[in-house]
Amino acid sequence: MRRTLSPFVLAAGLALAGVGHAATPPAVVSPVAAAAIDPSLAMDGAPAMSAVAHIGQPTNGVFGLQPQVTKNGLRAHWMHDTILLPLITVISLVVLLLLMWVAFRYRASRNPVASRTSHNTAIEIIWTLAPVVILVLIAVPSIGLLQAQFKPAPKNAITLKAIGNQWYWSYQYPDNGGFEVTANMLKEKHQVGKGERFRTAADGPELLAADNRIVLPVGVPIRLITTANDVIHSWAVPAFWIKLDAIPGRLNETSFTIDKPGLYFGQCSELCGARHAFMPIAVEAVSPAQFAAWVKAKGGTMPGAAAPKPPETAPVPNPAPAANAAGPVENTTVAPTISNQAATANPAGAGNAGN
Ligand SMILES: [Cu+2]
Repeated sequence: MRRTLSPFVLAAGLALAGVGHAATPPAVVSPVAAAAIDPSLAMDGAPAMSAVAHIGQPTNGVFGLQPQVTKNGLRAHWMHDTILLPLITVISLVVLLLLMWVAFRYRASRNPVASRTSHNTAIEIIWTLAPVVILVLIAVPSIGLLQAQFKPAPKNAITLKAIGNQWYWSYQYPDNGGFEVTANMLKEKHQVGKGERFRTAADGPELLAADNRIVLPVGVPIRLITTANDVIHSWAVPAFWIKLDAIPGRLNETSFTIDKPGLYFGQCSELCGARHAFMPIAVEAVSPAQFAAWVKAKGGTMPGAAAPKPPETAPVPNPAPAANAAGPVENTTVAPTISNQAATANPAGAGNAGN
């Protein structure tokens, strides 16, 4: 029943998103005001979407992978459901039946004198070759998928740079003027002071909702680059089939193309410290036109557009909480400026700062 509802709910959510975007000028909306008025209003100029159950987020009591919205994700989902799961089920059942048969047929009461058989060439060949054949058969689609996942982004890709920090994500759009977005987890109602913004159902599930969502265009290849300012984090969004470690002093890269508009959630997936569980990822996938409008609202530019404004003139204030007042680092590919932990760039003789 849950499944049958989804298209309607999704349609309603998308319609809402469209209305919200059309009706809301890409102006500055203070996060507090946005929460107080209507959670579906655009946050800092973003096309607003409400979270939709079963899409881009985990569902209680449901087994299996989240519905995938990238080509690699669909391929991996197919491989998991069509090849791996049936295969492992058959192998487990065969082994179980063999064990039951051996335990019954060769029990001590029925075989007072134990057999002295120790070798059987035919059986030994079978139990060596069968696993080899199975592994080779799995390797064919598996290596193809691996190859697809490492395919470099094409020239027209839009770059999203995700930077892990203890414990929040910051983002840069180097192809769009280099503006930054800082995303912190939204607190629950009972955790905030008066007038402070808290999570609502429209923001997304507990622990997954972020104060600032990042926006990406649908149907356009995304080049994802990850790095970190302090320790290793991992940028992971299950619906995109993406999990990429974010490592200090190093850039990791992958690419993906989102096929369906929607709101997709993920989390840091590398144990990165005390608040590891509290650095969610929220992505709004929108039409390229809506993406361009969002970029403009953030003070950025689209590639090929007129002269880019310097990022520091961005009209949107950073709504990061005071805890992160140090703010995101400037647009740089290396050399984090606010790191207080060992990075690979530490000068020799800096001591064991990593400890
Ligand atoms: Cu982390």
